[in-house]
Amino acid sequence: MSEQQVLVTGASGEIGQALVQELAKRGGYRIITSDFMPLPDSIKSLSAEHVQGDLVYKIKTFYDYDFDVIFHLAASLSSKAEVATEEAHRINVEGTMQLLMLAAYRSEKYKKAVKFLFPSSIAAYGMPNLDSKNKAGTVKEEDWDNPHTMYGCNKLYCEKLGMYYSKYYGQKHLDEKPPVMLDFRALRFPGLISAFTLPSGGTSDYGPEMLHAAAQGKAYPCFVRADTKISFMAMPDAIKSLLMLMDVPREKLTRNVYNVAAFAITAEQFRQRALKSFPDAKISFDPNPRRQGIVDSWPEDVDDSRARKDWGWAPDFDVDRFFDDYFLPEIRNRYEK
Ligand code: AKB
Repeated sequence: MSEQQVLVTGASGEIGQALVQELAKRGGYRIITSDFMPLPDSIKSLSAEHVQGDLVYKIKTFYDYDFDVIFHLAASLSSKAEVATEEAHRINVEGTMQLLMLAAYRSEKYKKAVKFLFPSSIAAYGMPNLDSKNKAGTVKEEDWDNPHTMYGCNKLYCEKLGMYYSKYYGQKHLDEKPPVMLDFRALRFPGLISAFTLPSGGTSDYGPEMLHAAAQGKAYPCFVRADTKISFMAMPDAIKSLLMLMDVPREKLTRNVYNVAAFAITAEQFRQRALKSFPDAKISFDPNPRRQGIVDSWPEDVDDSRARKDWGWAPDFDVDRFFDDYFLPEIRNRYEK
């Protein structure tokens, strides 16, 4: 079989690096990457070509490629997006819109649906207050879709744009057969944690930051309260879910957007786990009101039963396996070196 041509935007970010490595390991893909930044050494040799720069201005370049699959990972995350709101909108919405237009154009012209994989987020939810959050427990995709942040609004709107381009685009051809449309598939990710990279600009970052700091013997003032609870997932599971969703035949999908979950724990439970492995860790709580407000608006946990039913999703790492089989061995290895 010939190679599939894949575009990964935001390739230098955390999900991007892990995804490019996994695609390369699988084989059978020609991987084109793009990012505002140069590629890190971890994936430099795995990319056939890297387009560096602002996606919105670079979009014309991509009309020369015949992509089978697009992973559009480039984004300005929730905390950063609250500080630079209009810039976040431009990156998150305009960048997505431009790529959707490209995928729609190619799908129509070459009569072959381009697969468009989009990481949405628990930030697409918005709980009005802590009481509702505590009472709601796990939430389904259609519940509480009232985001409080620019990033959350951007993610929710881009889900809708993706659905528009995959279902309704081309209504201008009113008297003709509808065109072949792109195949839009999105995952609402919880906070992701990698043992190899650190996030930046997000609000779920306190989880990974606390663990990486503890492993390095650095003090960590956590920017949310000890009782703060949201869901998290190991990076390998995030990549597994993206690839599973890419592979599943369209007819098995009953929707465009799926929750995926692994484990939901509080910041204090993170601290306890960190202390168990690194007894000298100095972790304190020094909540930042704005960042606290953001996580308080995110659900405690999400219901991913539709992903489980439609395409057999199940994470490999529950909370114990996450710490014992993935994070701790990898992180010890990394910092002991
Ligand atoms: C963020 O904190 O902004 C992201 C997310 C939950 O989407 N990690």
